[in-house]
Amino acid sequence: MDEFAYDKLRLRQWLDGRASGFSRRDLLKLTAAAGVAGALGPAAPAAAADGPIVKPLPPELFKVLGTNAETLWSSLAGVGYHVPIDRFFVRNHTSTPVLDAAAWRLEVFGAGLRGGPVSFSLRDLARLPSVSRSVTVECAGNGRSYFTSQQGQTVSGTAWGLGAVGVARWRGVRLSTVLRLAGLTSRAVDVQASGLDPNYVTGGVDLGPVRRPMPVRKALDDVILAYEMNGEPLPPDHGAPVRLIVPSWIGIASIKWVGRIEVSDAPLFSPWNTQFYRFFGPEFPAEGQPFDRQSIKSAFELDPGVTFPVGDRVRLTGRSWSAAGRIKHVEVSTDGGTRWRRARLVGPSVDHAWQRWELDWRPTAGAHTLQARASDVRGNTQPDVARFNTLGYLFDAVVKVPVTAA
Ligand SMILES: Nc1nc2c(c(=O)[nH]1)N[C@H]1C(S)=C(S)[C@@H](COP(=O)(O)O)O[C@H]1N2
Ligand SMILES: [Mo]
Repeated sequence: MDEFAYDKLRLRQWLDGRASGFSRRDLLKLTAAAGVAGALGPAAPAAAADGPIVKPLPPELFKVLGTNAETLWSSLAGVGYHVPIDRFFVRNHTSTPVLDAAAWRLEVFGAGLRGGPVSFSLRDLARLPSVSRSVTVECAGNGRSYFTSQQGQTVSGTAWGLGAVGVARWRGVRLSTVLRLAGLTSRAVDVQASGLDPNYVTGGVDLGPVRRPMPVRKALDDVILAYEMNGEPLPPDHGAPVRLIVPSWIGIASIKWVGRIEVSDAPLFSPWNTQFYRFFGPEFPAEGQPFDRQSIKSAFELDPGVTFPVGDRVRLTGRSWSAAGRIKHVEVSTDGGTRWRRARLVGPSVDHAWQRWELDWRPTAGAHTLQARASDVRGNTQPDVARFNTLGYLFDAVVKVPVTAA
């Protein structure tokens, strides 16, 4: 079953009231309590006194947005394939918990297992065969602010630019290895990890720990329980001691600070696949359209509004990525979209990660608009306009970047 069929089936089951974890009635109650706008709207950031993020957030590397911080694209110029930890974006629903790795336990439980709960320590996981992969983590809301600035549409949620994305080298144990050790049976249907960060409270309602189910097929396919990032122990802000890495899926699937994993024998639901991470809006059914996969995007390694010296040759650099497969080519326009040139692809082209590229340009004096448009090997190309949805997910359109030469 593909993800689209899975989403359709689950949506039907959810509408029929055959849901465990978070039912349609729960959602309706919540919506009534908070008011529709509140229930669908952005969360009021509940920043802890000492800040929701542990690592330093210098203004030359990050733009802070509530409990989150996005990477400034200028900070990726010349830094190589992987985003260093000091500038990797952070998306926290609440705040980074600092957990004791020696005391940490992962509890795997549920009716999809042969027996009772099975508990793993970090040392248990470290003894199992490991895998290392370069994988993109990208927030489903990355690029959200362009719905407003480029398409004139009102959306709710964190107003990200394009910096809620990063590629790192993740090392850990396959989720399939752990599930099999825990006694996975053929009755297993959905797998849901929960975070150990504080419960998410929005509109005065406690939605519980951050969690989101996935089909057992995806869980057994390519998901990693990661304990290393770029060769170092996973840092606190990125989920220490252990997080999920779910290739090609939206960032919310990659649950940080994993404490429990439920393996159910029935469809599972959470607010993160019913209330959030659905397409709502005039083009979509009233109950929203669920989705799991990330889209296709490009970014220049510079910040909008930058000024170049007139007459000098400028080497424009950037990166493009697609959840559907490797990037095939990238076209760049420096004149607002009249003329497009193919960028030179640089370095590796990795599935589930990104492609770097460059193009030389000699700007004339004045204002210019830069655009980059990627195509992947599966025939997807970035559109001119992204599909409007009220929560502002999956902005995949070509972004117009204003720059000046003086
Ligand atoms: N437990 C937990 N896991 C979480 C989140 C969270 O707030 N709590 N945020 C999710 C979201 S929305 C994204 S986009 C990614 C961001 O990962 P990063 O902060 O390591 O960049 O983590 C996901 N995992
Ligand atoms: Mo996200």
